[in-house]
Amino acid sequence: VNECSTNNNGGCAHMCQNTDGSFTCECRTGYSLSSNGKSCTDIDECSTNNHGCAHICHNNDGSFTCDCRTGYRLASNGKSCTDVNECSTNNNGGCAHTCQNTDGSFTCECRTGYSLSSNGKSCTDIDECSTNNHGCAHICHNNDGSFTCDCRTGYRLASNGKSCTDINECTNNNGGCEHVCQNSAGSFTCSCRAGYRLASNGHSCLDINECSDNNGGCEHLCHNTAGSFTCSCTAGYSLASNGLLCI
Ligand SMILES: [Ca+2]
Ligand SMILES: [Ca+2]
Ligand SMILES: [Ca+2]
Ligand SMILES: [Ca+2]
Repeated sequence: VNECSTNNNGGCAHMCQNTDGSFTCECRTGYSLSSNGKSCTDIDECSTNNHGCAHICHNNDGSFTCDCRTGYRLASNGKSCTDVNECSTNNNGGCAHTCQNTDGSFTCECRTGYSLSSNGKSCTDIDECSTNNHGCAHICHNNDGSFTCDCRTGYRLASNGKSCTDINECTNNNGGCEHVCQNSAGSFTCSCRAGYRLASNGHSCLDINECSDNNGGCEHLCHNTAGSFTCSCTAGYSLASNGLLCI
């Protein structure tokens, strides 16, 4: 009697194998025969050594699949897991500046002068000037990615890029002064030789007319000259040795 061809597949859940005088039930790959000799039960392949899956083993009815943690992809052998290089895909990993691949993840980095934003991807300019003027002696100008030092009027930036050195204005065309140029820290002043006074423009020198003040001290006649004056006497008198009186 072929029990398999009658009695509803011999009562076997999967396959019925007729034998001489009897029959046996068999199960498809991934199933084991139950103790009743007819039913088939899924084998949980994952229960033993993760079934060779490097990361995650998902059991399912009749089989199993390997899976990988975030940041990895399943290798072609279906079991190993390979790091995903997020930097080579996804537009530089979404990093504004530099993308650094790591095993299972990646990090964004920023160029000098920028700090990584809280979103971990954007880069924000560092305001170097906000801390101690960043060492600039006078003025610190922040800019995108860097900063520059600057000096107040009358100073030039030293070669170290931070200190400020007084400009000696007098070395260039005497500072525009007609007579004397006096350099000072951050500025300069013009002055005039004796007998002259500084004009309102601060540079030119104007002759002082000594004769207009008390006749220059002359007893008779006062003659103004450029930078000085002389006295003289009317007819019949001669100038005393002090140059003022007439005798
Ligand atoms: Ca299974
Ligand atoms: Ca990675
Ligand atoms: Ca900056
Ligand atoms: Ca100066």
